[in-house]
Amino acid sequence: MAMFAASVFFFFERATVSDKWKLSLLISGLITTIAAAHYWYMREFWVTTFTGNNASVASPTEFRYIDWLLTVPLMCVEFYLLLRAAGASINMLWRLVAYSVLMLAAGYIGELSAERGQAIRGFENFGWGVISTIGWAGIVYEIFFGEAKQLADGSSDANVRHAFNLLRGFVLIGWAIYPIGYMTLPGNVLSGSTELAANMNVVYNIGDAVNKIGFGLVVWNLAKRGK
Ligand SMILES: *C/C=C(C)/C=C/C=C(C)/C=C/C1=C(C)CCCC1(C)C
Repeated sequence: MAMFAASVFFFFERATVSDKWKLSLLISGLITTIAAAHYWYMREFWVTTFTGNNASVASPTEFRYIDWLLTVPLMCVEFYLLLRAAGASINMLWRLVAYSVLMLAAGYIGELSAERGQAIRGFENFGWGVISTIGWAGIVYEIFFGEAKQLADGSSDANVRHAFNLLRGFVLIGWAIYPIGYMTLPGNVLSGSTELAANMNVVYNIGDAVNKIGFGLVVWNLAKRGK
């Protein structure tokens, strides 16, 4: 419901900002809309499979990964739009998208291997997690050291620099919640912590709310201040 409400907010607020930021706010709204739809699917699944004692695990991984595969690249688009005036190249956007796809595809295969309790293409859950982390590290590199960072540093707009700093904070700290959750899967390094594993969906839900709505609000704030 928060995702849905955030979408309504971003779509309506879009009318009040300057033309330059309208597309960014539209993307913010699309991110939360896509998430709202997937949360409805997940809720439906949870309701129909609820048996009392497996309530906390009854949510299919597929919906999360389909959602992430759509929303994470859209977050890359937000970085691109933010830095476009500072000269961001389309190649930078493609690099970020490619890293995202690597991160999510490897993560999904790793989840499958945990589910099946066997290696896939020679890698166990942990190995796929390492490959996935390379994708995440690529994004982090790009925004903390690479072209994106350089463009932000060179931007004459203090509001853009401020928003960029906040957004990359989400990528580094907010996104760390996902690999931590992944590490509680069977066969991985935190798999002993059943408490965390049992509540992983709740942790992911909170992570998504912060990372999608919070991210969108940073863009909204910039759009409201920006000329
Ligand atoms: C709105 C959804 C977002 C921002 C999802 C982000 C997901 C990640 C950053 C996932 C990262 C993973 C790793 C870095 C390693 C283990 C596998 C993943 C896919 C959980």
